[in-house]
Amino acid sequence: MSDKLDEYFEVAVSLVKTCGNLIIEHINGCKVFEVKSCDIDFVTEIDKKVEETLIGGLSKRFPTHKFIGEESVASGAKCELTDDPTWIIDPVDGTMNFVHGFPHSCISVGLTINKESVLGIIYNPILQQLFTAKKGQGAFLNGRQISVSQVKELHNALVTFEAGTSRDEEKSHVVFENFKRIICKGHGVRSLGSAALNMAMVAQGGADANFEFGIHAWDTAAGDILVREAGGVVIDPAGGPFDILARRVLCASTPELAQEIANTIAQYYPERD
Ligand code: LIP
Repeated sequence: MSDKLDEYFEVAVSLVKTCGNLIIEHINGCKVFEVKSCDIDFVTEIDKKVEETLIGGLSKRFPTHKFIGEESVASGAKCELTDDPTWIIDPVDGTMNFVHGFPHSCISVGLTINKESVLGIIYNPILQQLFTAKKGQGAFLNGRQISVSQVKELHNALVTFEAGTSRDEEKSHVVFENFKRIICKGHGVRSLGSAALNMAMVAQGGADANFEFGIHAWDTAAGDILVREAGGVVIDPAGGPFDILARRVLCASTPELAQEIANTIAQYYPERD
């Protein structure tokens, strides 16, 4: 299994780096976009090209593998997770940032086998940050091993979360409420504008926790294994096990911090992937 995982990893990293060049070429903002689920949910030509290149390259090398890709699903493909090896791809996570030229966008690629994330690659080509993880082998940033912080209490925690790309009234209410609850108890809040990069920041120990409602499997597949291999925990924001299709995630440096945040925040339950 380990040899196979190494092979999957080498092929995926090489494709991801090639695709990173497309993002770099449009580093000054890709102003041409279409809207998807609502007026602040964007897709650009680069999102589509990166996803086509990744799926094309991976399926050529691994013809029996399955795929869940953000833009393929947006164009009508099924979001179906089976026990087969499945590549879960967000070609540009942080598309809003990419459109504006805010330098926090990445390619996020996770591989699940038996529905468990076993490999994760998160690449921000603009800042040259390559986060990688393989099951049982640790988490790395540009080849250097990384680990989560040891923070156990919200009182000492820096927490990332996002408003997301929906104008749903109930969700907005929950976001405002949680902003208030976290700033009243913790050290502070941050938003990078990309779920994958927020999770990578927890893996790196720069933030102590991250949570979000309304994200999708492609936003969290790579971050899930990255945070766990860095020594952190990934759970459902209400405290139960993480469910990659539930569009809800909470990750933290320690189980104590994760549970305290789960007990503190207001909950929102989006429609499943
Ligand atoms: C984005 C996520 C972000 C979330 C946005 C959106 P995209 O992904 O990374 O955390 O708040 O709603 O889902 O659309 O840029 O790939």
